[in-house]
Amino acid sequence: MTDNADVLKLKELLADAVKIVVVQADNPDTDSLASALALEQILEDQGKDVSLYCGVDIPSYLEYISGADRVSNELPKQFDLSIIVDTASNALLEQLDKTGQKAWLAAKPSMVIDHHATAPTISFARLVITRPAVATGEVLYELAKQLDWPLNTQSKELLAMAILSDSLGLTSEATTARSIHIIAELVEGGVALAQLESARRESMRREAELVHYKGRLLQRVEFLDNGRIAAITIPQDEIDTYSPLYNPPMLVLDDMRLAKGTQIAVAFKVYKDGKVTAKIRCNFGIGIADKLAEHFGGGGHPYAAGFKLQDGRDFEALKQEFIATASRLLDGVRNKSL
Ligand SMILES: [Mn+2]
Repeated sequence: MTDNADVLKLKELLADAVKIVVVQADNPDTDSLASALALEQILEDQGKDVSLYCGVDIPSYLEYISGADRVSNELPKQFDLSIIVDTASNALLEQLDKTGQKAWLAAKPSMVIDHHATAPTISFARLVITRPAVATGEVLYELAKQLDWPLNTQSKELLAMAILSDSLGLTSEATTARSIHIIAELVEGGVALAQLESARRESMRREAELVHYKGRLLQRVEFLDNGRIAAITIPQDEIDTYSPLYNPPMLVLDDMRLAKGTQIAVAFKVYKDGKVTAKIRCNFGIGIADKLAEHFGGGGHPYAAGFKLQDGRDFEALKQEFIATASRLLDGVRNKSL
């Protein structure tokens, strides 16, 4: 339970605010989006005027969540309070720095609601509520109980989605008996889990021809560097045919990483005009994707990164350099863990 000083401070901040912006970090996921939307419901029921901000576009796999289209890339011109959900890390609000809006956010009262274990680095927040919970949705549910905030059906559904997503269906290490109790309470409150799951699955449906195309892509996967690297190359004609339906690398990258012994998956898109893009994904414990991408002038995160080259260099030579660089970085990981 959050201690009372926190709850008093929260009440005080809310009492002084009419226009509230709910902020998600630059890596939105189901927990951050559903928590932001639940908070929107809860606060609007209390007569607040709520807007939603995220520095990057909401990824397409989250678009089926009703209300996702209300999230804007721009902070509202006026607001009295910001509530940052699902992160306490300043580094994950980089877009606000890039657009010069961070100072604007920091100039107004701000609070954080999060569940991550890392030490908070958002120094301008007047209140940081971060609890060891499996999801921000769980923290919000507990706060709602403590503060006697009524939850409507939609917010109950959103909180269930948030908790189920971050807990990987109540199976992750951070899932507690309390997380499971909360889901039970939400079901008692009218949430139909089967319905939530079928909506999620429905959103994953794709054109039938993509099922065949995925099969062809998987057959073309190359296992390199003694199987540590799985690579796929997508030529211009396939980009033309299939990109309007789905981004081809995303059809196979996760499957590629599942091969025993594979540690890195990479998908190259090779364009007619000489441009090459690469999407890199690393398996758990092998967080080198960002370093690998940086070698080619790109960037990203330890487990997901990418780069784009337009200098017209020979693709085969580029691929060899990629494999050599990845191999060296992988050896580094192995040596470090010895
Ligand atoms: Mn989360």
